[in-house]
Amino acid sequence: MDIDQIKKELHEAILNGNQNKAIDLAKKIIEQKIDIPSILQDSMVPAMDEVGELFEKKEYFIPELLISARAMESALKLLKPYLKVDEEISAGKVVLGTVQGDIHDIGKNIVKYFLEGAGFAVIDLGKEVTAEKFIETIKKEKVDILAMSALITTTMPYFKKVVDALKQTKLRDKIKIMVGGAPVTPEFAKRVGADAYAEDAPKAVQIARNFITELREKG
Ligand code: B1M
Repeated sequence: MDIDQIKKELHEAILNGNQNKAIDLAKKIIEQKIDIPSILQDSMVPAMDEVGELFEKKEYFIPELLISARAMESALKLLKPYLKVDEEISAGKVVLGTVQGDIHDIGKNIVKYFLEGAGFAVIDLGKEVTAEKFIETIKKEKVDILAMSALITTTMPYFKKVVDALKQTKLRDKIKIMVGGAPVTPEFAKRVGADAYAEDAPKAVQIARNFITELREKG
């Protein structure tokens, strides 16, 4: 199968949430030693962008988002070992987690797949992440963006705890903060000291891209 055909079929497999097909194609890509960044750029990322557009147009809903994200993740998992992330050219580094006390991670995982699909290096701390763990990771890694998720009204105030802890370290001005999750609002994001609220995964990618542009302009 030629490269253009593989790119086209992988695009369709992700768009349609066809996980098995996406896995088969990823195996072919590895066997044929096809350039993986070009596969990401020309096929996988545009497929997820299209999924995002269909979601915004209300032609796709959460189940479609999930199955497309799963197909994307399965292919990505296979391709990842062959894809060296060069910090100079990567889109940026994100530390991501669902906050302390909250075990909802489906939305957070979708955000991760979208960010990875868009070329971001994502450090996923999982769920029930404490402020200490976020701060420790930010200190250790060269993180550009802190992204936090919360799904319960009683856990979303924890965002502020993390932001306040970050302020104590003097690292606050060096990174951008975005928050998300079903009960979160733009007003709430502002109140806790975040830089942005992302209502869904495609929006999270858009915001992350804007953050990186701002950080690079700042030097
Ligand atoms: Co629970 N749960 N749950 N739950 N659960 C909710 C959130 C709830 C609203 C249900 C309800 O009562 N109607 C309710 C919270 C009420 C409140 O806020 N006060 C609730 C409750 C009460 C609970 C328990 C306490 C129940 C209990 O044990 N008594 C318990 C929580 C325990 C805990 O966390 N400590 C609990 C447990 C669970 C399950 C384990 C069964 C399961 C989670 C499985 C898992 O995540 N692995 C679960 C589920 C599935 C839900 C609902 C039904 C669906 C959540 C979901 O996955 N949505 C939920 C009801 C609902 O939301 N309608 C509910 C799909 C997902 C793709 O959307 O996460 O919003 P979402 O993510 C979106 C955007 O929000 C955004 O992008 C995503 C993709 O577009 N986004 C971000 C999310 N994070 C982002 C981060 C970003 C950017 C964007 O970066 C910064």
